[in-house]
Amino acid sequence: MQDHETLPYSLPDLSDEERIARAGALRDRLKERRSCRFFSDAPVPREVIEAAIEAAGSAPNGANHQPWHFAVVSSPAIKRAIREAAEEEERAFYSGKASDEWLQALTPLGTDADKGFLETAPWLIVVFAQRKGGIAEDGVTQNYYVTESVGIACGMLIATLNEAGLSTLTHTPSPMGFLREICGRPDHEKPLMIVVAGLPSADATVPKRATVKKPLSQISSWL
Ligand code: IYR
Repeated sequence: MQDHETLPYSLPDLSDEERIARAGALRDRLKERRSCRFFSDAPVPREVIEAAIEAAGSAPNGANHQPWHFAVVSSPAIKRAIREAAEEEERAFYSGKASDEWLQALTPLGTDADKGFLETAPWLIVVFAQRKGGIAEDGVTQNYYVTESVGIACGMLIATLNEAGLSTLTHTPSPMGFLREICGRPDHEKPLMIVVAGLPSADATVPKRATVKKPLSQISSWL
């Protein structure tokens, strides 16, 4: 265990009241988050996106290999290319590929094949999961718990963007291999999702159905 060096670790000594207050305060902020499909083209500073990606990059992950890459798109030409490719997949999805049951499940959310927000929003963060590569990103070393790791990182990314007062949408065109080509990423990276970030348009709405959340009593059991 020659390489197993350690560092001291401790946390601030908060009171129970303070812990409860802090958890509740962050819960309230996170519960304000909505997936919004209507973005303004108002610019948002790059530093906000950088901070959110650094937050995501601190996520717990398999063997600390940090198996993620965030391709950040603001170029209008690249946003357009992503929109065009995504809409092609979505048209196939909505007009035949998706089961009736799936389409029915989406009806209350009002989604369709039009993905205009991919061009309107100032930032598209295309998230890639590195199936291989290790810390050195050599493309060969095995990575572990890749989807779990990158999923947690996406949660932290979205939480930070929400905290900065930005609106986000997780978009998952299917299949989305085209993102690898457009973003110039290698074959061993798997596109996981696009996190669209910006400000909501003046007339933005969200589906009422999406505000209905399962209560604590339903989503937890205490043994
Ligand atoms: N990818 C499609 C369909 C879609 C699927 C689910 I599950 C959603 O929660 C929302 C949309 C689209 O983006 O329209």
